[in-house]
Amino acid sequence: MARAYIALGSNLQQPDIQVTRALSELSSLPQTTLVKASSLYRTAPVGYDNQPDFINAVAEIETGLAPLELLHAILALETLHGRERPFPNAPRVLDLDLLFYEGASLQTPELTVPHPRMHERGFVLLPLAEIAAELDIPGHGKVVELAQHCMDQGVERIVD
Ligand code: PH2
Ligand code: MG
Ligand code: MG
Repeated sequence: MARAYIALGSNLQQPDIQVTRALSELSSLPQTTLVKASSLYRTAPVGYDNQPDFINAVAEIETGLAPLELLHAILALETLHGRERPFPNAPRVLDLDLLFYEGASLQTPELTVPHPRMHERGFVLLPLAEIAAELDIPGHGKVVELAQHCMDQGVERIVD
């Protein structure tokens, strides 16, 4: 079994419901258990500004799936939610990104892990710091320290 972290994001069709549903679907993947889930966060869009705010969260899972098997499984969940890809960084009903997979450093056309931009994105690091503060991103440092540089990115924890 390997520990892995997945980023969840949505900014279409009741994003909070999309993300909450996806968290429970992750726990239903084969050979997979959901270990921890962060709170939901309301976040300003990065990369393409003219779109609604996002709901983001991060999940920790334990899985017997190999990295590419896990990637294919989460892409299938995106499809289940009706994900379309009209252009890069377009608004989306559900985005599931494999951030980190224990012991794996992969660069293939399909998948790069650790995720190449996770160390600079508040919408990933602030939820991740809630559940894995001490995690080390090779070449970049501890999540809790990286997150401290992202306080000005418009990321707000939703308290319920
Ligand atoms: N995802 C992106 C690009 N920009 N911005 C926010 N706030 N949240 C996201 O999940 C997000 C983004 C690419 O997948
Ligand atoms: Mg993404
Ligand atoms: Mg994605």
